[in-house]
Amino acid sequence: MSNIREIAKRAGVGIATVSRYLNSNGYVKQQTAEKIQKAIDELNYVPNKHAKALFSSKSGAIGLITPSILNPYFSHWISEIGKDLRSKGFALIIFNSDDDPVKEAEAIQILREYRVEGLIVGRPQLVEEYANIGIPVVAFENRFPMDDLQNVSTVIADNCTGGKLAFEHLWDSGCRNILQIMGPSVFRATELRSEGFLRAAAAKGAKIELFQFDSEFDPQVDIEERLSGIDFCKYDGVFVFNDIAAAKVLQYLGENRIRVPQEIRVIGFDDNFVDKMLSPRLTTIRQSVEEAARICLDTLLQRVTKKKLPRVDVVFDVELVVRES
Ligand code: XLF
Repeated sequence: MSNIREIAKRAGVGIATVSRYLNSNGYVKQQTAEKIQKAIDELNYVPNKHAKALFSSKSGAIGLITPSILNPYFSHWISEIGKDLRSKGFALIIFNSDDDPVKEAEAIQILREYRVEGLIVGRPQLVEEYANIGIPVVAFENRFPMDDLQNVSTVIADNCTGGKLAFEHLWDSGCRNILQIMGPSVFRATELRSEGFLRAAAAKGAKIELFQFDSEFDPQVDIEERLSGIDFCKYDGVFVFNDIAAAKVLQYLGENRIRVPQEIRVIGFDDNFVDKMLSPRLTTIRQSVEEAARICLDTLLQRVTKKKLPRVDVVFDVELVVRES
């Protein structure tokens, strides 16, 4: 494998000049830069990131911990975050925590060992573990308050308003016997959705029946079996805490010949790309995944490049998307 000395020799320049060029650190004349690049191409040189990280404490990598790679919302989120990162000079190291605090702690430890320069974490369960890691962190949908952690910024959709919009849609469509299928209690975002939904229902004097899921979307868990505990014939409207769970509800209703929306209306939350592939197409509350990813990444990169920027808490808007369900 070729090294920096060979490049310098072939390009006819000093090692320090090659180093300046590789690290974009200091002036290198255009003509010299071209010679160096030609030597790099001819020798098929690949920089040693570990060595670079050791000397500069800059690995050029961002860590990302996702709570679920199976949920299309989060796989889309990862894809959006990673999309332009290369052109911004960073690589992405991804871990799946499966909403398990033990795996989350392991991921933090390994990412620290890789000297990532910043970290984005989706739906974190931990708090203290982020306090002293010495790099900027962005928590998407944090479960616990993080406002006393100076290095941690937070990003979340306006879930409460989303819950309100979901109720108003069902109510305005004439639903009067409404069921809310709630997410696992450890998901802060879905708690807020539920709060907004129930508050709006109380304002209309509507009584809502509740059913709680204890996991999200785990192929090992037979959701149909869970849903068989609900007598859907009693209801004319149902709000499901996210779209992947709502897709399961649609499937279950279809298999049990309960017509949507004629007998029961279904509304989810997310606006996943799969919603339009469902039959009927899913009505939902949109929390734009593109916007969530962009805010998480921009917030992080600003703090990676300008270390002194203070932490921020960002809440972004949601909207009702009416489709067929
Ligand atoms: O954490 C919540 C629950 O599921 C997240 O925003 C999602 O809606 C993604 O599907």
